[in-house]
Amino acid sequence: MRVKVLAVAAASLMAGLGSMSAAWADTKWDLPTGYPVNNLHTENLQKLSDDVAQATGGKLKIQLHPNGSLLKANEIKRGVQTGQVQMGEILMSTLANENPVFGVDAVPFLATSYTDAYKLWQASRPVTEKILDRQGMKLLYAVAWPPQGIYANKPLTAAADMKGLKWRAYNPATSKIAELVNAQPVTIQAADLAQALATGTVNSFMSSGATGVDTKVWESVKYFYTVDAWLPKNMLVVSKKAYAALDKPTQLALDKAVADAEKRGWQVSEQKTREYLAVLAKNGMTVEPPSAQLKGDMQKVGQTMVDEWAKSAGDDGKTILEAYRK
Ligand code: PCA
Repeated sequence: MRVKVLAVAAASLMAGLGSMSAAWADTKWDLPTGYPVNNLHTENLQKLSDDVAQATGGKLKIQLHPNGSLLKANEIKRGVQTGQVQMGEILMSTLANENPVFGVDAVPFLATSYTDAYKLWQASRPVTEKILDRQGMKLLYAVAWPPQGIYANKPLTAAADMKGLKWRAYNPATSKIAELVNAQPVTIQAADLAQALATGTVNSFMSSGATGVDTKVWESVKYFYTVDAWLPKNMLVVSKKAYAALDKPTQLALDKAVADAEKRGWQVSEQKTREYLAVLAKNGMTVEPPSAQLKGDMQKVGQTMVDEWAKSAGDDGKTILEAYRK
């Protein structure tokens, strides 16, 4: 009899301990990104993960999966939405076909400096948050890439020289540009770009100095024109469900690390802009501002695209532009 009572007591004690240790267990999150380990955004995310691990005493561990290794860049949003992963990094303007609001991120010549790009981000953040919230995601931050210029395998003096180029696109805007300059667009993720250049699938594209360095672009193309057409952003999102499951102190630790990361990301991106261009030049590339003709031609392309964007984005677009131009 006594033995049985003791056994029951022991069993309930074990069960109690079990649920306590469940409450104390470390939470592990997966964070896929489409960019390589040494990329500025990836390094920023790694620092965020380290900060969170430290601030929570290891209670929340965020495991980074760079370079499309867990999910390809274009699968990440879906992965967060379906709960396959808890967090994800997404290039905002790749979602422009889903909602034109995301396309504000890559309208040529709307915001061409870090100051303006940041202002545009502040102007578009509230509506971007709302859209993602409706989809079960919480927007954590966005950080700009360095300004976008044109890479090509031959010198360009005017948009007419771009006719027939095999043009790598990374979002609807860069496909549209190809169309407007009579190049042939092929959508290729950053993780597959070096290969596509090496095999000659493409011989030109628009991107930042950062991606040029990431892909050792000088092995295939020799010209980079610093058009500074826009500064696209990577956003970091978390599943609302996963965030809600954290206890309050852990949420606060994450919030703090996120705020620090956003600030740091914008600073590092701006600081590194010149370093990337120097690396391209050091590796034998011609790195130049566009000729007046090429710049003017691209600005015309930009004008067409601003008008189209404003029309497609309707009231949300109007709100964003008004807030941006204030
Ligand atoms: N690099 C990314 C997006 C913008 C950028 O600068 C890419 O080329 O895919």
